[in-house]
Amino acid sequence: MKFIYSDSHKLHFPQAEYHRGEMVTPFEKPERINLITARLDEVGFTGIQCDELWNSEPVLKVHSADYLQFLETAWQEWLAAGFDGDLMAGNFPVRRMQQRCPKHIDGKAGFYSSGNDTSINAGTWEAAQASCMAAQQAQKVVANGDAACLALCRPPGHHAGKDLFGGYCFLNNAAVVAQMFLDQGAKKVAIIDIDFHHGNGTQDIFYERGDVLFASLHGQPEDSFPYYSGYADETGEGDGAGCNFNFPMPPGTRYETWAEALNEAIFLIQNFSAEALIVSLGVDTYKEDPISFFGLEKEDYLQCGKQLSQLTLPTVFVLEGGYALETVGQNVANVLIGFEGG
Ligand code: SP5
Ligand code: ZN
Repeated sequence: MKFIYSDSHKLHFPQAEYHRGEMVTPFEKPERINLITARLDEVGFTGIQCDELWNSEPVLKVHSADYLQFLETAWQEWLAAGFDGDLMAGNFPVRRMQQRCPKHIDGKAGFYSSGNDTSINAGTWEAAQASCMAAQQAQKVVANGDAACLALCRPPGHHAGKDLFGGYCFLNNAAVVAQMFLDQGAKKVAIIDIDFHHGNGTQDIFYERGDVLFASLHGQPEDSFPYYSGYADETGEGDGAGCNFNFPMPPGTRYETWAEALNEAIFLIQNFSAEALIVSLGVDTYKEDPISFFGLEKEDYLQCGKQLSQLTLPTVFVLEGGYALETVGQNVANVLIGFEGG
């Protein structure tokens, strides 16, 4: 299997993250990509440097134009306002407040954001675009006949909604890949999100659409980020009614239980007659992940890949989270090894 990477991810390097009452070095750090590429090289996967050009067409079908405009100019506006240091949102239009975008960048940041865990620096927009281009290139590799391809996206994407950044995400790479398959003629596609966190952004984007099945396995919202979505009774609306499936699971969940949810999701995708599969691949389900609470072991990722291969669909893997640096490369590689061997 080929994997697509881009060195431009390095342009996004948040300086600090507020975590459990203190400022810490962000969990979502550039090093993650180097560790994953090193491991994938080592076990014989073929790395391809991304040479895709920016194509906003599929992006504009999953994000609003005003949101993309915000991302593009946010850093300049931040500087023009006389601020320095990372841009971080601190105020949000919560219940009973006005849903109108203010003029000042400090207000705009909160208007377009779901939380304070995601900073913007000088190179963030370029990195987010490069991340999305890697996903677009991986989609083309699969559209041209490869059974599967991995996009090493950084920053990740599944928490990015139609017009919201957050959860370390800016552009929803998985959603863009899904949109591309549809634009190329597929009637229906499926996205399975196996990152530890609920794929709230992807759910938001496709909630009222019947052409994309979205299934997410994640830590239950009672106990884990993003806290305000991911319940099992969020099933879609309008044309999308019955196309959204959430599998929230409690702290300490191990592979046996998790794999049952995966099998259920696979069954649903088969019944949906999806023509392509997009996997939002986060490995923060690992037992040692510093911000998550599932108990998956390294070997479990082999089995996970094998289960996914049973769908026998053209498959684009899109990297999301995974913060246990010692094993992030091995866990990602194991999914691909299990997929190819299954
Ligand atoms: C792509 C992805 O995996 N994004 C995850 C974003 C998580 N943001 C965390 C915000 C809350 C931080 N405090 C966590 C306490 C854990 N016990
Ligand atoms: Zn995650």
